[in-house]
Amino acid sequence: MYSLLLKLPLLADVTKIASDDYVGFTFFVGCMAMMAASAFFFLSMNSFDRKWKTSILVSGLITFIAAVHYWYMRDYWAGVGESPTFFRYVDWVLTVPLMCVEFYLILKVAGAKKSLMWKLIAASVVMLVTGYFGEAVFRDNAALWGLLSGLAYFYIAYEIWLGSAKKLAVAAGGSVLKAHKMLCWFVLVGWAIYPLGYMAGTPGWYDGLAGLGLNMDVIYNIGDAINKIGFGLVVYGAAVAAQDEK
Ligand SMILES: *C/C=C(C)/C=C/C=C(C)/C=C/C1=C(C)CCCC1(C)C
Repeated sequence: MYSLLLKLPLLADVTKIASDDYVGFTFFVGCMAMMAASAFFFLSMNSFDRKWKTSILVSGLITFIAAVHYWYMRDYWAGVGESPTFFRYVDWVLTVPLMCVEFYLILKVAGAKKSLMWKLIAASVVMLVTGYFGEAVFRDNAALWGLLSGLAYFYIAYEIWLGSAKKLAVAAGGSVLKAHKMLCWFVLVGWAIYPLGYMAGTPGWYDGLAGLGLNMDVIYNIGDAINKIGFGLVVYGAAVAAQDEK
């Protein structure tokens, strides 16, 4: 007990966040928001029947994985003062495939096959690995790797907006079709925030945005809050609507 008390001051070992440190601020608020969203999804999942319970669980896992990574990224930024690129991409490579799983789970009622899920997951991994190469490994070829990443992104957008996923959503109709449409908009508009962040982080492109307080990490953090929490809330809304349809 006594030794625990001695250790307590260590827990209070926090770094000050300067009032103009938008990166530090958005990491901090992002972390809290992800935690709160996770609590919300986990605590509400049991009020839904089995099919939707899994979807809400996945929504909670997405924000929970992000909360843990934001905890580390906030710390890394405060201590090292650099972009936590590695943690960022580990977070994405875990959470973006889970968002692809979410599309599959929603469309399962209409007979979605696992192959659709794996196609989307594979494309998302290509998108993120090539993005990581451009951002962290082959900086001189950021444009080329960004382009490859963008192609994988367009493939995902195509598949859900016009491809087989779209047909399944139409076949399902009702709250499923509505939710699918909303999630499609998230991918088309919400995910488009990330290439902007990438360009803001590549010297000589849009790094002038940083002068407006919109540097790469701030843009990514805004994108994550919208896409992870918003995406989960759409799924939650669909579950509520489906329950009411019965
Ligand atoms: C929760 C995290 C999400 C939804 C992350 C999504 C990330 C992207 C859609 C990233 C896309 C990129 C491009 C399309 C080109 C430039 C490189 C990336 C990886 C930033």
